[in-house]
Amino acid sequence: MTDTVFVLNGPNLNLLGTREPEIYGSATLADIEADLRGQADTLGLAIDFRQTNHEGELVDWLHEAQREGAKAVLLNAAAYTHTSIALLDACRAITVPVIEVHLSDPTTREDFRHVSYVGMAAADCVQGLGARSYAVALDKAAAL
Ligand code: CA2
Repeated sequence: MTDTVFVLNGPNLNLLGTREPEIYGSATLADIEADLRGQADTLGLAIDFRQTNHEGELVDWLHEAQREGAKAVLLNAAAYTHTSIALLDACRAITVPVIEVHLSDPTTREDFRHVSYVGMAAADCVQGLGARSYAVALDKAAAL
């Protein structure tokens, strides 16, 4: 196992900080990445931080995390959280622990966000803390 934590972000998260700050906060994804890199340094971890708008790419990256012997995956699959059996299967297909991450708390939002396919396979979940959800999730990954 390596000390690398994959941080995988799904669709539209590249637009963070530009719209809907009342739901997602004002930090951009680059801000979140920079903070997480500082935290990872302190924890003695490396992070591999990525974003894609494509479901299959997230599946490929979960497989890559397994091949590379990642310590953990922090996964904010965004809307695919609530729709993707492919991501559920991929999370179940790997032995690397997956920690589900959300900026908002989907369980307090629209009904269609109450189902989490990722959550059916994730080892843990941190949500509703804004950008701090990623920081808390990285602390959890460090403790694994
Ligand atoms: O709260 C989260 O982190 C979510 O994963 C964000 C997803 C949403 O579909 C999930 O239910 C919860 C949406 C990300 C969209 O990001 C935007 C960024 C800027 C402007 C609009 C949307």
